[in-house]
Amino acid sequence: MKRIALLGMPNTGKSTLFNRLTGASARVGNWPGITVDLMSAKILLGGHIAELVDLPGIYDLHGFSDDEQVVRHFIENNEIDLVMLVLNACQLDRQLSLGLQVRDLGLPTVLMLNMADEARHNAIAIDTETMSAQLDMPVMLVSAKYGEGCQQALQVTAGRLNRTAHPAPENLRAQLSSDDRIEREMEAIMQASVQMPLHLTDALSARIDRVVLHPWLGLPMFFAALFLLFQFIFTVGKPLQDGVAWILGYVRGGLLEPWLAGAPPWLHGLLLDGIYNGVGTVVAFVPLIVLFFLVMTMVEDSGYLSRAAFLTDSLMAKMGLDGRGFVMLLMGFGCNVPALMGTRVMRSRPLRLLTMLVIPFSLCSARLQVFVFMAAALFTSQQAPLVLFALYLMSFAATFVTALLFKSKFVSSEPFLLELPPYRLPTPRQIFLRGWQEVSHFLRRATKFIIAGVVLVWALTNYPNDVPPASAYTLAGMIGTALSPVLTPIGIDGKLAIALIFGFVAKEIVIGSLAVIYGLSGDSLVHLIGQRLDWVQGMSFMLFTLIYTPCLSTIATMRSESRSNAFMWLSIVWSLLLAWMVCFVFYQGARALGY
Ligand SMILES: Nc1nc2c(ncn2[C@@H]2O[C@H](COP(=O)(O)OP(=O)(O)OP(=O)(O)O)[C@@H](O)[C@H]2O)c(=O)[nH]1
Ligand SMILES: [Mg+2]
Repeated sequence: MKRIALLGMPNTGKSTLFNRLTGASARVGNWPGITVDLMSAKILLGGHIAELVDLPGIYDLHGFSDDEQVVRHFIENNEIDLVMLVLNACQLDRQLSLGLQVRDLGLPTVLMLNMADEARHNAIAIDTETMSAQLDMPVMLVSAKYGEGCQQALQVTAGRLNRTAHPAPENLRAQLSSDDRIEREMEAIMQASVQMPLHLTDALSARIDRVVLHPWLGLPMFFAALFLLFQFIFTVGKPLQDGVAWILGYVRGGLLEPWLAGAPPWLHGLLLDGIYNGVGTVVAFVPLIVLFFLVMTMVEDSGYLSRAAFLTDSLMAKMGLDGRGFVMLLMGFGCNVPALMGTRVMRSRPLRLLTMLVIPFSLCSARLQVFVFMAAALFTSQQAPLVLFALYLMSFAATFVTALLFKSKFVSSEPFLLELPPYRLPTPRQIFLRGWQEVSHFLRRATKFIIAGVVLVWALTNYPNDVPPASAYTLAGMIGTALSPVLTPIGIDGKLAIALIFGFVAKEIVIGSLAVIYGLSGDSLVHLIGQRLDWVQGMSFMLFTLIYTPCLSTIATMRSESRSNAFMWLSIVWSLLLAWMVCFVFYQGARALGY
């Protein structure tokens, strides 16, 4: 099988092209450094099956950051039959150097000048034939986002692929050493085949930036925008969620109950109170998750992330981090795992570690479910969105405290150059791809963790057999009692403790566990929790959930990305400690004030 590698600078649309050509759904975003790992898919090319590999973006074949090393390692250790080189047609003056470096590798290459639509818009004229002759490789002008030129590009690629013989890897390694002829040659090619206006003016982006990047209004506006987005998600998402919960309740009452009426009580309990309640409670959040990721896709693709990095860079620098760290925190709102991997773009190891240490405090979508649920149980519908927003602010606060405390241990001075990409609107196709990918991820986790977790919780709260379910005499009750010296001072009872223990595996299980522990789901569970807990206990539970270790996948990623067990343990122990301290201060403080 032939192998084709997609190579190019960050944010040039490699993953978009990859998705376009393979029908896959690699993650795309208007931020340099979205792809940090290899992703491959097979396509049919000229009658043969070929493997297309999407690589992280690199500025230079000789760079030092972790993702540049991933690419170099890949080139050195794999047989590549063809390089599909992707450059941004609007930035050839800067990007062509990578093209020349790649050509010098001696691998068969086709050059895709992507973003043809933006180039046209910016009145950039490119003579692809001349450039092709100068570079001695096919040059195609394409727009991966809108599909323009992609079919033709595939044909050219297929043609090129059929007459390749690849060079020996030793030659390749030799070629990877640098060469400064490139500079002069690049100028010659630009002269002959590219016409660019002297000043590239993206008038719209510039106009938006004048407002968005305002010296002192920029940051407040940024937080106001976040607030509005979340307000939007809940206003639209809550009724949808209630709708799904209603349907699930209806199915249970109208269909499953009669159907299982003759079953033995333990089977009835396990299936309905265990699996159905637990999983159903989680599934009710699917509409909210979809909506959340639709909004995330918009934000990520708009280019606003780079502005966020710009706005917060100096603030973050005071904490030993930089603007990129802030962007990773925002990405962590979706899921902490890709955010942790996104730190690969940082070259300095201390900076990278410090950023990785704070990312788990970023309030991910799994924790969001827990908070939406608890807030609905304990606060009015006017208060609930404010409580949620306060939790987001709290997540930043935990980050800041941690960074300030640890920055002297992780000192770095990596200069950070930020490129502001133009504002872009995602196409419906991109939104759909991303939305679908996130929902299937959510459902995969649901089947992997939630069913097993829920069954285990059900067993713990129902055994031994001869005691009342969920009482202090069950296994779960005993665990709760054992932990009470630590958890009572922060207002967390035995039942909540069980939910927290399972939450260590994945936060998606927390609400499902509560459903099983209380033997209720949907509205009745919300009501019961509203009666059993007061808002101070509920808030303490939410704070603990926010701050302690997010999930096993995060821990595993921490370990693999830092390649250090000590670092992983530091993160686990510190977050548990911080969670406990914050809850202790909050809970005792609130009680002392008479709440
Ligand atoms: N206007 C326009 N935008 C595009 C085109 N192709 C990609 N984009 C946008 O460019 C941005 C970057 O796309 P990605 O596919 O994530 O780029 P990448 O090269 O994989 O980036 P890294 O993984 O960070 O190296 C996204 O906002 C895309 O929607 C195009 O042909 N035209
Ligand atoms: Mg990519």
